[in-house]
Amino acid sequence: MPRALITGITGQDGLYLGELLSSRGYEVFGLVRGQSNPKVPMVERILPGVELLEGDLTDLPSLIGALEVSQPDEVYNLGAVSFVGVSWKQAELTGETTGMGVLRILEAIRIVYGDDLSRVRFYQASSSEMFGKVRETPQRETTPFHPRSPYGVAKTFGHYLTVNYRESYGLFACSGLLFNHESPRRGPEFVTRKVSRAVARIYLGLQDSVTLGNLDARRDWGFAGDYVDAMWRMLQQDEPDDYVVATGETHSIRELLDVAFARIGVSDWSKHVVSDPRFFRPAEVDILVGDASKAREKLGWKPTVGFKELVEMMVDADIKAEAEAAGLTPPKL
Ligand code: NAP
Ligand code: G4F
Repeated sequence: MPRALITGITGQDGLYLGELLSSRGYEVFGLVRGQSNPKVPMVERILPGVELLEGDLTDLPSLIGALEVSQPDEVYNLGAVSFVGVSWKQAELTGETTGMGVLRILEAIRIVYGDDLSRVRFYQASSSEMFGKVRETPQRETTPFHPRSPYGVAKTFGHYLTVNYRESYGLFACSGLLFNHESPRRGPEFVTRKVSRAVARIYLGLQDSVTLGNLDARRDWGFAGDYVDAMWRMLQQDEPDDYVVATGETHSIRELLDVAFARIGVSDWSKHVVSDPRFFRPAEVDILVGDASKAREKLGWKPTVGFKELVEMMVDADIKAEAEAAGLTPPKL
């Protein structure tokens, strides 16, 4: 039975990846931080067979301990301060977790596996945020980086470290340059989920409007369930490499609002949406759209969920969840 250790198991991708690996016969271990992490019961409900280990990406000994106990064949480093907006407000923590955390887990692997590094494969959750002020469109593996946030800078550090440990020590280390991926499990701070929740609550009569920032930014949004499959495929190849994972389509926040509000029968959403400079960022990534040709050709990967289907899935899930929480029976869509 192959063994996998996932950092960030309590997050959106960690849960989908845990499900995928369990369904493929893996023994799954997950790193959980904090003295009494409130997400543990949720993880144990979704992933009944998972073994949770205490640890933190800012604490090297805990990473060594988790690797010693789990002895994984594959390590997926998904843990991070992942919200770009907060990375300006907590830049040091972001650097320590999202950037230096990669160094710590790679060093922990070297310490635990010693001369036998060929026993383990490593996946690093890199990001399209590294492209930042994009130098070409669409972005591909060879596009130069120009990160625009402390998060993007930290991810760029982690990306190059992953490449460096592959080149320096022969570690089977892959970096996935993943574009935005969403789902009903997306954190409520991210724009897609913020919109899907607000639309659900407006539909149910629980609120009137939502306050957002820049409505003109464009993102390449896919479904998280598809993207964790790409992570796994990277670690099953004969050679380690880096891959862009994206849909190849880009949409603005306005288009996101069009689809989300259309789901509840609202074609003019202007009276429900306020744009407030409070939610604008000190430096914005204006447009992201990825070229995933390499992943398609070498990994046989392609997205299965389109933009409209994704947004509708999220709105529907939030209508159900919000109605249940409020003790309402939702009217039929
Ligand atoms: P997420 O839902 O925000 O999950 C982040 C995870 O990191 C959580 O499990 C969190 O634990 C954990 N974490 C935070 N600080 C930690 C620390 N000090 N030590 C150990 N774990 C820590 O993020 P996601 O959307 O699943 O993304 C997974 C990874 O992919 C992240 O590295 C993200 O930056 C990267 N990424 C995401 C996207 C995307 O669109 N989703 C695109 C490109 C790259 P708690 O639950 O305890 O806070
Ligand atoms: O949903 P977002 O916060 O995601 P962002 O910044 O693109 O980052 C996500 O994707 C990255 C991959 O490209 C990941 F690496 C990262 O971990 C994270 O998962 O914001 C998307 C866009 C931005 O342009 C933002 O300015 O939406 C714009 N936006 C407009 N109003 C808003 C809001 N974003 C948020 N979160 N909240 C708003 O009210």
